[in-house]
Amino acid sequence: MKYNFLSKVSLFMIALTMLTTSCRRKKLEEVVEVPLPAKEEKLIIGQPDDVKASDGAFSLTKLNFQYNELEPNIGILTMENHYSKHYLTYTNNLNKLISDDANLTDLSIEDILKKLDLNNADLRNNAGGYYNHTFFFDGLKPKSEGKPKDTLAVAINKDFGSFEVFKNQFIDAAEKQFGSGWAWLILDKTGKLQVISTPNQDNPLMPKQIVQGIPLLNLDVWEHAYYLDYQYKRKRYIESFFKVINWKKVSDRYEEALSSK
Ligand code: MN3
Repeated sequence: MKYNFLSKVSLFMIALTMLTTSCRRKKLEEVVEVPLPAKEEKLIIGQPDDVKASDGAFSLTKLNFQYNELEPNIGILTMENHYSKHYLTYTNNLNKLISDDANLTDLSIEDILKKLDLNNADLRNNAGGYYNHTFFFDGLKPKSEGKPKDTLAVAINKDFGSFEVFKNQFIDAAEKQFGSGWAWLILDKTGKLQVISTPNQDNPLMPKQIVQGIPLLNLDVWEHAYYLDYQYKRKRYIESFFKVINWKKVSDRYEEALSSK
């Protein structure tokens, strides 16, 4: 009798366990069931000309090419993100800072940078970001001339020894800039060409730089400038940059820098 009763209890317990396990399993199945997306999201890439900064003192420089025209050296997604998101954000932030500060109204971007209080982090980052990106996008073109000509070519030979020596120094400076920053070719205060690098959005026009000078060429080595195309291979990005440099523009900047001295 006792045995029978115990068996019935055991059977009941087993049945109960099976029932709760199956319930639990069902619940788990319900939880992990994820509905599939109804349709794939389309990636829409706009036109550079359609990107407009907020109303204010500064606007975006016009890109003289489409986002895909620097491929394979700089990819379409990198260009689109860089121009229509990163650059636009710096520009809009700068316009906002200027509208809030009467001392900045009517100043050129160069004068804002030259008079900058380095402790003003917002202005330092956004005025620097605006200038550096405007300068960078203006210095690109789909098919580079490969090398500078005339006066600038002569000056590079004179100050570096050869174009190849300059190129290697530039690649080296861009590669070794720790973390985010920029590599530059500048005309220094003594009238000599120099390759330098700056961290974050700093640039050679700002006060208290290790080397100050007039910028002629720059390269963005923030990860957003190359990671989609090159991942960690920053050096390959820097080498590819030499296939999309607008040397005519760099030469014009050099002539202008000489005449301003
Ligand atoms: Mn950038």
